[in-house]
Amino acid sequence: MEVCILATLFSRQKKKQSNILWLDLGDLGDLVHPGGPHEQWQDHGLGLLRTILHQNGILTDIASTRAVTSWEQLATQLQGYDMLIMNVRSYTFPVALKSARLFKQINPTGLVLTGGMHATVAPDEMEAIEAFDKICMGPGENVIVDLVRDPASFPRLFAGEGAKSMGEWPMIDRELWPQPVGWRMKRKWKWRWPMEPECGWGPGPVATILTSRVCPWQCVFCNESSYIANMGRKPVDQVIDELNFLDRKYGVGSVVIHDSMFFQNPTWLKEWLEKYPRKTKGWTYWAAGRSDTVRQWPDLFEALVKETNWRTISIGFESGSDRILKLLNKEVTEEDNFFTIDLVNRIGDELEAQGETPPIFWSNIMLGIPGESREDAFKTMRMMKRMKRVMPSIAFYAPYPGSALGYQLIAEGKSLMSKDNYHRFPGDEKVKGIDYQFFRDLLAGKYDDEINKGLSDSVRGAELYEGALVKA
Ligand code: B12
Ligand code: SF4
Repeated sequence: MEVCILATLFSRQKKKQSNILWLDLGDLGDLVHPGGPHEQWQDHGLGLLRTILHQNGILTDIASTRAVTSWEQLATQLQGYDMLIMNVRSYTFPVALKSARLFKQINPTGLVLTGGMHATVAPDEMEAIEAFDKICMGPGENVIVDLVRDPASFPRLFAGEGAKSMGEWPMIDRELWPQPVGWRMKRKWKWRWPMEPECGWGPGPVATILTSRVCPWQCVFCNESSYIANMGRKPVDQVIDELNFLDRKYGVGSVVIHDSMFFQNPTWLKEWLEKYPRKTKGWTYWAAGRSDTVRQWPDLFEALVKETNWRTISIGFESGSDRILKLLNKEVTEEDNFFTIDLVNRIGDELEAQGETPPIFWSNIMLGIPGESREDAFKTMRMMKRMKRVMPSIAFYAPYPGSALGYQLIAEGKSLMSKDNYHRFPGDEKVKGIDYQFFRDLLAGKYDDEINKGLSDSVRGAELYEGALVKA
């Protein structure tokens, strides 16, 4: 009740500046009483496109499905607008379509403009929704201004146009991001908006940034290079300037580099290695890599960890079994995974001995992959137990459109992720025919004796992965 009053007060306080509303998408209530820190991350697509619009003199208001706790509350915020704009990803598609229909009910002559990953990979599902008036596939930075100025000059479904390099993107005006609702929420999460709150990877305020857009690998469950156009990486100097600017203006405690694949392009990484420690305060950061490239460039990796303070290392291990890694076209082997684990364990021991904070893995693991046997899953858990310092991030495999395996399972009628249920809870079942009870039991420690049989010296129990299942 108190939450509803706060949310209503918040909505009443906002002044209307424009007839155009950008609606930030996510689960209802995520900015009111979030289940965890990851629901609070802000949307860089929204931030970038709103910044471009505002710099071109087109003001927009902001509302967020995350900042309300009911559809009635959202309805009051949609009143009186001529245009609604949304960045639709597959996992926000159900919320987007409900919002669009609500908007049309309230503003029958209003226009709904959409774009985003779901529009890019599942245009047929988008086209089927009458309430979406315009649907942009692909990047929107070079079309958004023309589209909003003159929507009638665009067909209903069209291909967007992106910059050649991220260096051409303006710096996001973070004050265009939605706000958390209420002082209690801000206090609880120590949220210093427009910076983001800490989530256990480093001290707040957190600056999330993107330095690269596309990962060139073609894992069958992801495969983003098949639908995100290749574009140049943001120059190192520009990334550093932005971080220093944010630090001067708001204060930075740590950094999250949201790139799908940070540890690519050695020339860029060497420049980062040279400049980041000298030209910034050297904030600790979270960033992602692959174990095969860590094995390929171990010296560069070690230098980055030690000298640039890369202390939360996200690796898409996915599985501890070669059979499954092959099936996923991961192009990584069990040996690559072990190499990376042993290297990070060793670097961690050395840094700890010197009184420094050791690096920790953010270990991405998938369970419930079609074709995965019980023994494959045991091998994955054994691999996790080899990591001395780890935050497990375990997800049930989810067949997203856009990925090769996702398209295949959807076509075969095996996906359980329908347009009303892309969005999920950690334990949601995603694919027909998978024995989810086995995986739940596995995560509850029921098979720990079996897992430990394959280990010579493990002292860790199932507490390592209990409760580590994330939304996917
Ligand atoms: C950062 C990130 C996250 C962050 C933060 C998410 C957030 N709040 O923004 C975190 C770590 C939390 C996250 C989590 C997840 N993510 Co994520 N994430 C990304 C990542 C790496 C970058 C997103 C980004 O900021 N891109 C840059 C901006 C500028 O691009 P953009 O938002 O797409 O916007 C552009 C266009 O789409 C277009 N556009 C957008 N809106 C509009 C509107 C109009 C009108 C127009 C004209 C154009 C337009 O123009 C923009 C500029 O070019 C992408 C991959 C990628 N490289 O994009 C995956 C990605 C979006 N995530 C994905 C997924 C699946 C997830 C997860 C479900 C888990 C998982 N398996 O990875 C969770 C679910 C999160 C949740 N809420 O429950 C998928 C989505 C697939 C899909 N079909 O939609 C992607 C594509 C990765 C992948 N290859 O699988 N993610
Ligand atoms: S899973 Fe990771 S390595 Fe594979 S394509 Fe996606 S981002 Fe790249």
